[in-house]
Amino acid sequence: MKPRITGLSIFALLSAILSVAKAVECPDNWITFHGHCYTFSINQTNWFHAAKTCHDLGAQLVIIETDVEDAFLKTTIQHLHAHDDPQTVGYWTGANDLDVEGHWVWGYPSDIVVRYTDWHAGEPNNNWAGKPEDCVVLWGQFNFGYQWNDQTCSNVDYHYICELGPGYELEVVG
Ligand SMILES: [Ca+2]
Ligand SMILES: [Ca+2]
Repeated sequence: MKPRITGLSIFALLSAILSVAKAVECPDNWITFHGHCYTFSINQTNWFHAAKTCHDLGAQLVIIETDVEDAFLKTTIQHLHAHDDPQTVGYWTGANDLDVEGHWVWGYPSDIVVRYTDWHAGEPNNNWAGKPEDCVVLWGQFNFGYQWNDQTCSNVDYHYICELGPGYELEVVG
């Protein structure tokens, strides 16, 4: 029997092609989640150097906008460090209040205000042995469970997560 091409089957075919065309293809070694691309650093460094490294990759330190994205990041960190002591693990995010104390933004300089938050109890406390804490880390220390802590930006080294910016979403397969 000769197959018949109906209007409906053409519509289904076009829909399938279009859904493929919308898929984001992340570069090698980047992880795709909900249309965004992430990479988790092997090395550890201070917040400023982490931000510059992400920038040099054409990306930015991660911007966390929803609880779903936050949960994905936590789960990925737990997976990557399944055999490590969480006390030793932290990942920088892009959140900081470097410009205006208590006014949290994503990136520096930036006017992207932090809306979704996942501060651990008692944070942000802006107190690193009496000095300010202006950069946000997903923290494993003190049973933080990778909830957010404000931490000194320059004096400690952590891993970091880079996220490819919105512009990258235009570079689709199709
Ligand atoms: Ca602060
Ligand atoms: Ca703190």
